[in-house]
Amino acid sequence: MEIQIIEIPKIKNTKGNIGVIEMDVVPFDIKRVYYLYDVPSSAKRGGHAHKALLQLLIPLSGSFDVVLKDGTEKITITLNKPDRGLLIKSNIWRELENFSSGAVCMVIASEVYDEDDYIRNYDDFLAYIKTNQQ
Ligand code: T46
Repeated sequence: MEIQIIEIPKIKNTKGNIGVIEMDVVPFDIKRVYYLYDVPSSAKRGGHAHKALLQLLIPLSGSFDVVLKDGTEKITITLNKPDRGLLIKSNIWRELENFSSGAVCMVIASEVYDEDDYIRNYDDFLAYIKTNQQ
């Protein structure tokens, strides 16, 4: 599975940094931005795939793990740098866990919210990618 980390350009200063997302930093047109916060350390988010949605996950604060599955491989990525985002393409199962205290996960998405784009059952996901890879 190909993992795509996107570097967020930053303006460094002794008074702190500015991360700037503009122009071509995100490889899709942005339709929605949302963020996860106040997530208990025991909580697991995600647990689904999307048929079409592309998303860039940026750990604005703290850290968390993202488990990605493509039906063959499983990869765990720790996100803990606000200038490094993880691009998740469509048809990838994702689970988010091990949120640190104060972690904030900002998500930049290619589409508005659409429940019909979700595959929330893992067996359905395996069947879906099998059908769509043929
Ligand atoms: C992903 C991780 C990082 C909305 O009404 N609008 C929205 O934009 C979103 C994201 C959610 N919702 C509703 C739908 C559900 O009733 O909020 C509830 C929980 O949503 P969801 O199951 O999508 O939440 P997470 O945090 O488990 O997953 C989300 C994204 O769906 C997912 O693609 O990568 O955040």
